[in-house]
Amino acid sequence: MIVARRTLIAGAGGLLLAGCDRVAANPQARRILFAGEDMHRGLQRALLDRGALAPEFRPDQMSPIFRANGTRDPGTPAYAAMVADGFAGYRLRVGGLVDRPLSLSLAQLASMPARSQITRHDCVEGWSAIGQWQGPMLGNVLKAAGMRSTARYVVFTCADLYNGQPYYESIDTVDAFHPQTILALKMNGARLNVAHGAPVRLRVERQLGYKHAKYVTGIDAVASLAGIGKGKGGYWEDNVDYDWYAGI
Ligand SMILES: Nc1nc2c(c(=O)[nH]1)N[C@H]1C(S)=C(S)[C@@H](COP(=O)(O)O)O[C@H]1N2
Ligand SMILES: [Mo]
Repeated sequence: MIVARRTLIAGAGGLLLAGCDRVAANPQARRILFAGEDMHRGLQRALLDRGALAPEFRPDQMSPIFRANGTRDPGTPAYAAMVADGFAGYRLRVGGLVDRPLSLSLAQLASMPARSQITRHDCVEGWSAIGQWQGPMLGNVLKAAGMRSTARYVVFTCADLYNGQPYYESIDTVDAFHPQTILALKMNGARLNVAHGAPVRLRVERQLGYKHAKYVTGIDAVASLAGIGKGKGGYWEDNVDYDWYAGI
């Protein structure tokens, strides 16, 4: 960055370059200059990289074993009943700051514009696995519901309980409309199994594993996370001090 700028200034004339060299030779000025560069780079990353795609992989790179983590079966009577009828009675509720609250069956979800992607899941506990995920893009579901411009976050409510309360997670609208953010109905070409979050789980590929809510039953657009759980936006964030922004 420094080199590029100096090359540019050198092109503009030797006088400017001399001035620049004088500043660069002063240790205190250098410190300030370099601090500025670091800050600028950080800011640029934060602003521009949010839309960048997570790496995608070839089918032959898929992990032979994809571990299941956290809840492996919600095990509640309500969930067991849904499993028993092959999720025919499942409905995804979409509400909050939307003009058209929705209640979507699996067939309706499957008919929406979908994406398929082979990505790497990274869990904070120190394991990763590459798998293929397929399902409607979350952004299209939110558009169908007419999400209002006042919404800043999207909250997911899940069928599994922790201390008697449904697991929950949230992402901001930038991640919600990221092209790789999908409501996965399929994993590795087959319908999602119970261990991996049947019948619907979030894939938010620019985030760590705990943001990928499994067993999603409800989606709410909200203006603030203040009223959700203890206010930090997710079960782990509220109870185990994980960061809300778990970007990778
Ligand atoms: N509903 C729900 N979603 C969840 C969890 C959970 O316990 N309940 N665990 C999270 C964690 S920590 C990880 S690493 C991934 C694991 O996804 P997998 O079981 O498909 O590997 O799910 C995430 N989503
Ligand atoms: Mo995790």
